[in-house]
Amino acid sequence: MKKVITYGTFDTFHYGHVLLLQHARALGDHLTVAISSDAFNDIKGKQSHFDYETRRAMLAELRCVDVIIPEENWEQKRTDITEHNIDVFTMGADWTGKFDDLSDLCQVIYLPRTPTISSTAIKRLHTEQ
Ligand code: C2G
Repeated sequence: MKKVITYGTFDTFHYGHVLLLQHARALGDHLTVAISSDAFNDIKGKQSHFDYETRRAMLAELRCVDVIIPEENWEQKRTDITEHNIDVFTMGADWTGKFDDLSDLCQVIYLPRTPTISSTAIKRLHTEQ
């Protein structure tokens, strides 16, 4: 079984996230998603609209997501890849090059990012109403 992993906040869940997760899942037979915890979002400087449990519950409804784990820090990726026997690490193209150091452990693939939609844009719309 070819196992894939990806990481993200997935706040104000939108079709850009759905496409990323579908493409990630299509890279193998099993997809693990590491969702940023609320504490890690603080470290990332990302103010998410929805808390971890809400963001986790949304992704848990997706057929293309097999396992969800919390992302607590930047450093856990190597351990996650090893412990979960991951074959492919993937992220959207806005992260291109940032995780090439993982290529000694698994394949590293950057997927096209969906233009014109983002959590930031949605939150800006929400505050302007
Ligand atoms: N994404 C996308 N298209 C968009 C928006 C996001 O393909 N319109 C992708 C991003 O490239 C990322 C994933 O969806 O791969 C999740 O995006 P975010 O929730 O913004 O994740 P981010 O805050 O970048 O966290 O350790 C890695 C970090 O946790 C990534």
